[in-house]
Amino acid sequence: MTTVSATSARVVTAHPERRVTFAFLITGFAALLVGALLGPLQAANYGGVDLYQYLPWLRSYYQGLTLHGVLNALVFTTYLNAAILLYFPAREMKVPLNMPFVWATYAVMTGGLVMAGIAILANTSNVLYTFYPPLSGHWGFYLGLALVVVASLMVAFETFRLRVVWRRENPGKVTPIITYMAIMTQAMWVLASIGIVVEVVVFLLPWSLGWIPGVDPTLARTLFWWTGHPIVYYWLLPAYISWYGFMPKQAGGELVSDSLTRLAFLMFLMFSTPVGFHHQFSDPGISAGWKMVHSLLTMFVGIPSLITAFTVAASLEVGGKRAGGKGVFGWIAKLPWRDASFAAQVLAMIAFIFGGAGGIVNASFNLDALIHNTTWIPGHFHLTVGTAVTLTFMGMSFWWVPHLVGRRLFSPGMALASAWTWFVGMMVFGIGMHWQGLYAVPRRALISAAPAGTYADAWLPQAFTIVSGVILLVAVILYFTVLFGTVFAGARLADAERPEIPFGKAIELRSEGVLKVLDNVWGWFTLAALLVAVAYLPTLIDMFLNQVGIPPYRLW
Ligand code: HAS
Ligand code: CU1
Repeated sequence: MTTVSATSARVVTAHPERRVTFAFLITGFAALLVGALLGPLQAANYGGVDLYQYLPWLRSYYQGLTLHGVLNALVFTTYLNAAILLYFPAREMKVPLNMPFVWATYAVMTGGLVMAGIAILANTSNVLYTFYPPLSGHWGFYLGLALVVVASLMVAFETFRLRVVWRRENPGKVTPIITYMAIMTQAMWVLASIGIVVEVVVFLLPWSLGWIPGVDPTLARTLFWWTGHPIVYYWLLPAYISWYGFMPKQAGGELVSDSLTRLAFLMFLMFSTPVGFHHQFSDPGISAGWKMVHSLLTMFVGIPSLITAFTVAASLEVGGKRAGGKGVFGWIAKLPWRDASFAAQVLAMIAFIFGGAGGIVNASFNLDALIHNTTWIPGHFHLTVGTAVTLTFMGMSFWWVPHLVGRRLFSPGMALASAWTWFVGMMVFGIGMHWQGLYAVPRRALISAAPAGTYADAWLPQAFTIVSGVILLVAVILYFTVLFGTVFAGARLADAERPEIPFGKAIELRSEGVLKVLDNVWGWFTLAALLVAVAYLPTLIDMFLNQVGIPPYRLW
């Protein structure tokens, strides 16, 4: 090992884990930068203006939308998850990462990203991030995405391995809390990913290569949503790790309940996956009874987020009260709002209150009929993945990047401004898009191509949407100036000056017995798998037995 010196370059060498973590983080944020720059064009579309025609290197709205969705929702999140779910458990348990394996994982993920990226940029795969057949992309698109999923499972394997090593050295002890959250997230993801692996490997890849003549769209969509719903918790739970694990300390408080935290993650393992039909309420081929079952189970999976709202708010309140805040709301003003990392993440939480409320509307079988396939849905997911998750990762980066690269945060004031503009931009976008949805403006539609006056009565929400695109463009410029400014131009920090990982501690009296029951990860995993089998297999078996093979379609 290199001796630790005051120069950041040598310190990074001394901690190879920081370097690989930074590689995942910065590649993810680079994907976000490209994807997010396309966002304002999408917002302009919902204001009735087609800006895509002025971009020579993108040939259509659908090509741009595919790139936007794949880079932001699928790629950015997967890279950040790798960084979070490897680095923090390794540091918490003080177990070193298997460096050659982790770098190999990075190579597989990045190979997949490059492959899918080329397929999209070459205008061969304008199938959007849900890639529903019979729309067909190039095989390179499916193979690229498959490699990203394989790499995410390699990350899961490494997280599990870390815990195995730790348990060998600490027999009989309860898993430390950050690691517990990471392990539950990964166990959930292993179960969740089965659907998309089968869809891509058994159907879409051979179909795009011409090895099988057709695929059944209903079956493929059902396999897609097996993964497509729980993937939203695969995005959310790493943000929750920061909300539960780091934010109480950042607020000057403490986590109020260790066991409630674990219970919430356990509930995500149990209920994240058997709910995918709530994306298919309007699809044929699934009985109303099973749709109701998934609708009900969706309400169950809302519960751990409600637990989160109270546990995290109470933990922040401890901090606000310690800082002298009085009364029911007085503590809020005493929170460290000037700290960009803290402010970004609390704003992310506030946005999630609205995103989550919209989710409950979507999950209600009969209400969904009103807003399904309208702009309401992108309104919903820009408050959830686009703000609750993304703004949390941005907020984390304000201490984490200085920690990793040994450089001072470039312009904390600009960092704070980027958090607020992102929040305000997304809230305005959320209002505009939810509201347009109530006028039945369709999602994924080139609005500017509709006959003049088609959506005339939605002019006010359209105006909100178009304005939000401008605000968000400012936010993107501010944020990436801070990020790249920190990496390339931030003042160098001595090792002792690097921000520490804000690991907190819980104030509740721990009941080892309860924690040990919660710690039986693979027992709970088996129960969760059984529940998924019950919720999915009757429908899937029926679909397998009654397949209709549809040949590939290309509409561009
Ligand atoms: Fe969703 C569609 C239902 C959560 C993402 N969702 C989508 C799509 C995406 C997405 C990407 O049932 C579109 C897919 C596509 O392209 O077609 N969603 C839900 C429900 C929840 C939910 C019930 N969604 C998410 C999360 C996402 C996400 C999280 C990404 C990360 N969603 C649906 C349904 C559809 C859907 C239907 C299909 C609709 C259709 O017709 O196509 C729940 O998990 C939400 C629970 C959340 C809460 C909020 C808790 C609040 C918290 C913050 C507390 C604040 C604090 C701050 C502590 C109950 C935890 C205090 C601070 C102070 C200063 C005081
Ligand atoms: Cu969902």
